[in-house]
Amino acid sequence: MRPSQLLRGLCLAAGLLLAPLAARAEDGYDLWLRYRPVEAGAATDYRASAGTVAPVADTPTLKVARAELERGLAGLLGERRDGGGEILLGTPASSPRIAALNLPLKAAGAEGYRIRTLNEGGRRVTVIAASTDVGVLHGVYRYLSLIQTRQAVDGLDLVDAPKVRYRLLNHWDNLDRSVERGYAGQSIWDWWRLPDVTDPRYVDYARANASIGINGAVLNNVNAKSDSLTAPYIAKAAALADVFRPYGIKVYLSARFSSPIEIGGLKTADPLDSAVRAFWKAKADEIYKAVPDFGGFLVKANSEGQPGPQDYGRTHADGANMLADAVGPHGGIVMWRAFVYSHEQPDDRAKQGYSEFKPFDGKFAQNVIVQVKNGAIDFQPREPFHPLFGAMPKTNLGMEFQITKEYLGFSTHLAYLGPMWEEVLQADTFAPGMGAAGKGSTVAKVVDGKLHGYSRTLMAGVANIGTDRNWSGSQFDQANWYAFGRLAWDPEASSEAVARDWAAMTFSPDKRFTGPAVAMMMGSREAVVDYMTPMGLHHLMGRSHHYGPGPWVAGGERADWTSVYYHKADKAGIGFDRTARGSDAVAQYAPPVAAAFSDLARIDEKDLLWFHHLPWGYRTRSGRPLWDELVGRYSRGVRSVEGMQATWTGLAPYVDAERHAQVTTYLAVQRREARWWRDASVAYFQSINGLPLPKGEAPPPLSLEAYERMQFPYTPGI
Ligand code: GCW
Repeated sequence: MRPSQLLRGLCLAAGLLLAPLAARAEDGYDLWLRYRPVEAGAATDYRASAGTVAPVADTPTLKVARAELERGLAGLLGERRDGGGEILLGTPASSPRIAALNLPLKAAGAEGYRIRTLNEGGRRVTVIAASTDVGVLHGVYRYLSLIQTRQAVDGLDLVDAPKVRYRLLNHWDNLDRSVERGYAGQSIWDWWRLPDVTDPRYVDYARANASIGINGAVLNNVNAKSDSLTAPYIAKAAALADVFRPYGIKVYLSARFSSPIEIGGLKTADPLDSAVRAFWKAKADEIYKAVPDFGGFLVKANSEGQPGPQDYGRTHADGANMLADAVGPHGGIVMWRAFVYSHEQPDDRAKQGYSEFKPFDGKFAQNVIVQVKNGAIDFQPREPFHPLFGAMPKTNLGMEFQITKEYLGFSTHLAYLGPMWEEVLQADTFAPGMGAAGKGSTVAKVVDGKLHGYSRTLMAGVANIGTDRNWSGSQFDQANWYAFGRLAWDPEASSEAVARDWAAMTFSPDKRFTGPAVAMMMGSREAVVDYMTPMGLHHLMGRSHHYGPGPWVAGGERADWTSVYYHKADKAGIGFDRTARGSDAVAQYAPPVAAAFSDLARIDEKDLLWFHHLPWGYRTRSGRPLWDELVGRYSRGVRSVEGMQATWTGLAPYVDAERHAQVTTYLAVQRREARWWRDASVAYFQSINGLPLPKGEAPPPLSLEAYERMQFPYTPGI
């Protein structure tokens, strides 16, 4: 035995001895793809099934599929798995053995897979088959996740396919590596060193995304620079595309609408001008030369100061269709954002997206997808679903969620966003189509195309990824990246089931861990709603940096960037009247939805002050006056965080010390900031209504002025 072999043997032996006793220190870099050893008892069974991996055809994707499977199995079950089983992976086109099996693969679609256990002459063969190589890769990750979550892998016959075609991360990453609303370090795209240097981290990024079915990434911020579309930056994007390609991930770019002027030497960016159209055609051709499978453009136009077609008296449809013409011949798409509102417009900001887009239903090209945020304001801890969903049957509409927690405590608050997204996806638009009177026409069915038969479907998530070792800024923020991918693949998925998988893979499959951890995650977003913006309140954060409470924010350049615009609190009451008596935003919803939101007897109190302006003494369903109920909910939010702290302390035996300590520290920050939100909000609203605190409620420790005076220079993410 050579010394190096001896050393390896010793290390292995030591590792095997120690592994079950103490979890190794971990920093979170491995995400949910940790592949740590399965407990001795269970491992034997798995080894019998997951034996050798048959060779695959020589394609880039099948090679990474096989490598990932080998890597996963080696980590989970060890190098020696000689129980006799075999895993066979591939497509009918690339593997005669798989072709001979004649498996029904239609239901697996273009990116899904079928996994089936066969008995070949007493030998167990697990087949991971798909019509395409990337389907096989997705199947490999699914198979590994079964072992990671300790489910059975014998007797398998499962088929799965994504319900949404475009499942994209949107990076709000700038060319100087800062990240707008990023709380996890710098951009992982090292633009300066690209294209020559490709950080190995890009591969791990692609692995993580492929494992949850994400199939595209918009590399640069929607507040875009035209430079992204110049030759040097196209070459950089092409280098990333080359890294991602084997993983089934395409590259997209945000396009600045005025690029024809800035980098094309034209005097206008008018979408009906022939020179402008020629610029975009040539630009698309240039990009496709470098990136043959380029996905397309994402555009923020005529929104928050960005240029757009309205600058030339043209419409959103004119702008989107011009770009669609440019990328269409190459198979590309245009994602045109519906996040538009203007301060010259006196109408309720919540109404403006609908007002601007609804009239153009049917006017957008087939390769345009209008990308709509989940709610009508801006990624608040809770928003009713955006009224455009269900209202644009003839226009492809896609969903935009925000994974990065701009409004939910940055990366230091533990808030699992799965329930928030599920709440929106399961909301019923009552658009005609599904059941009687539109019942069952959920947002999920709009987004996955079932309701209106969209030709292209999209789910986009604003990424929370940065250079931090743990990628997302905190251990638990990884769950939001993971959950986004899972819900984009299947908008009907249960956020709780997704959390359970994530917790098992990321920390421990032990039920004594996953039970309490998942319960904590499931309640975490509601806790944030409680301590920040209970009962339908919204947009009450600090000005511009959006850190911490700022219900007093008033004045400045535009009313719809203040808090007082949204809460409308005065001596008599609080809330934004969006009923027919007020801004009538409710009228943008289907009649049954509008009726329920308008009716104080039927509206869910979680949305109360989003739609109604009510007296402080209004009797809530608990029997308490509104003011008492509000204060009660603020305090309940703080208590929930204390509950999370206690839960987490109890989970120490199942988590490595390093990650456990980090989460503990972050929860302490969250507890302190939850209390701050509660106190500052209570102090402010009390200064408006002059009411005493309900019995048993602690007064805020500082004066309102002290909260108002707090300054936060250098806040990340601006
Ligand atoms: O949520 C707001 C953010 C902006 C962002 C904008 C948008 C990219 O505060 O930072 O800009 O939304 O979605 O365009």
